[in-house]
Formats: sequence, structure tokens, C-alpha cells
Amino acid sequence: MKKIILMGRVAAGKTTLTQALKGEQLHYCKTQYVNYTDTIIDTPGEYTEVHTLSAALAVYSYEADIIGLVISANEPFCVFPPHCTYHVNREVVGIITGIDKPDANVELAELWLRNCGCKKLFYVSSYTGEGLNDIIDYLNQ
Ligand SMILES: Nc1nc2c(ncn2[C@@H]2O[C@H](COP(=O)(O)OP(=O)(O)OP(=O)(O)O)[C@@H](O)[C@H]2O)c(=O)[nH]1
Ligand SMILES: [Mg+2]
Repeated sequence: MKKIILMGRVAAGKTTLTQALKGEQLHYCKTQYVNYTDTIIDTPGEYTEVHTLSAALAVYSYEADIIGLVISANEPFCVFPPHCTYHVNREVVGIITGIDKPDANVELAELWLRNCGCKKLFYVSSYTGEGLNDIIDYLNQ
């Protein structure tokens, strides 16, 4: 199974997605440091949001096969700069979480991730389980 590192702003749904992909019971747990496991590297949202912390993401990205840019479908703005995927020497996929949310705007999140340079996108709800198998299948390829 390939290893994926998840990055995205605070409350993007990275940890919940990690729990859902691992088949664990969903429970809120604020990520305080990089959680490095065999198949998923979960990172704190602050590492994506704060410039002085973001270097850690560059370092940890070398530990992964795939970079996952995570955006919740109801986010009000995008933290990732346009074309940012071209700075990475790994495959970069986009993951839209929280597609079950009543105020989800999947099309906008999709536009932002395409603008980043993501060619492969996943649409998931960690709550309903929709789309989780697509990610698992992809990691198993
Ligand atoms: N409705 C819905 N809520 C979700 C989903 N995924 C996450 N959430 C909720 O969004 C909130 C934040 O989720 P987290 O997984 O902790 O977000 P995170 O990206 O790990 O945040 P940091 O650890 O702060 O970087 C929690 O209250 C989750 O229950 C989803 O697919 N659907
Ligand atoms: Mg987290």
C-alpha cells in the first residue's frame, strides 16, 4: 500500500479522514504534531497555514509516495497557492472532504484543487463513508 501525507488547513477533515480510512471510530482529536503511521501521515493544519511551520511539510513529503491536498467542501477560501503541485516531486492528489455538509460547495473546492494542479480528485464524506473506497483502491494500486 502506498503512503499518503495529508495536508490542509485546520478543520479540513484530515484526522477524521485518517480515522475513517483506518476503519476506526470517528472522534474529534486536534492534531498537535505530525502523526506518522505506516500508510497515512496526518499533519496539523497549522503546518499548512503558518509559513514558518510549513517547511516541515516539505520534509515529511519525502516520506510519502503521494501528497494529498485536503479541502473541506464548505471552506470559505483556499489556502493552497495556484500551481503549487509543480513544486513537488511526488504525485499530488486533491481530496474534498465533508461532501455531506449542508453548506458544501463541491464545485468551488474542485476548482481550487484543479487550480493547484491536481489531476486526480477524490470526493469523500468521512461521516457517511462515501468515497473512502476510492482512496483505499488508489493507495492499493
Ligand atoms: N459532516 C462532516 N464533518 C466532518 C467530516 N470530516 C470532518 N468533519 C468534522 O470537521 C471537524 C474537523 O475535523 P478534523 O478531522 O479534526 O480536521 P483536521 O483537518 O484534522 O484539523 P487539524 O487537526 O486542526 O488540522 C470535526 O468536527 C469533524 O467531525 C465529514 O466528512 N463530514
Ligand atoms: Mg487533525
